[in-house]
Amino acid sequence: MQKFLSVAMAAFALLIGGASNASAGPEPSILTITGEISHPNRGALDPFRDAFLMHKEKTFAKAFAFTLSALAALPQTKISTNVEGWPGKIELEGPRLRDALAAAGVAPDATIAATALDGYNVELTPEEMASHDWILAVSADGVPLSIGGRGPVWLIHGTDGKAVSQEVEATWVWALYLLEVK
Ligand SMILES: Nc1nc2c(c(=O)[nH]1)N[C@H]1C(S)=C(S)[C@@H](COP(=O)(O)O)O[C@H]1N2
Ligand SMILES: [Mo]
Repeated sequence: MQKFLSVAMAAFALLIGGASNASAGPEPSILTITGEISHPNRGALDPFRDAFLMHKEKTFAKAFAFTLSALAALPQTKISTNVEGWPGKIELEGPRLRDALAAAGVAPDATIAATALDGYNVELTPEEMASHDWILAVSADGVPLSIGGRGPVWLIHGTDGKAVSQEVEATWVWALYLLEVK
């Protein structure tokens, strides 16, 4: 009886553990890299499953799709910055842009178009990419960036504690979901 109980309790614990783990398993991708990449991890745009990209006419034959876990598995960098109008200094954390691009097999001299969910688009030349420590921030002050907020990803760079102009701030892309390699 004792044995039966402990086996039953172990099974119950497994069940509970399994239930609380219900969200584990395949994760959605939050950032897609298309264009000139040599290490794709997915195939061509699927007009049905990739409805959003399809509507934006972002067709591709191959791409690299990052889940949040895949971005978190790259070395993480923290930058802190403060801009007039913000609530204060904010610490942003995520992988370096160049590490994510390297994972997808992007040439270091490529030009990258970064596009956000709202259509905001910034083109980064190799010079612009090399002149700052760009990160793909996925959290702000330890809180994950959300869709509906500035997530899923905020493309941003550190400013060495210096104040930045609106011109610089305009190159930072929040709600980023797509990087196109030119
Ligand atoms: N997705 C997205 N990113 C964006 C923008 C935007 O409209 N959408 N505006 C840019 C500009 S012009 C500025 S100044 C900064 C700050 O925008 P905010 O004032 O909306 O925070 O984000 C930049 N990144
Ligand atoms: Mo702006």
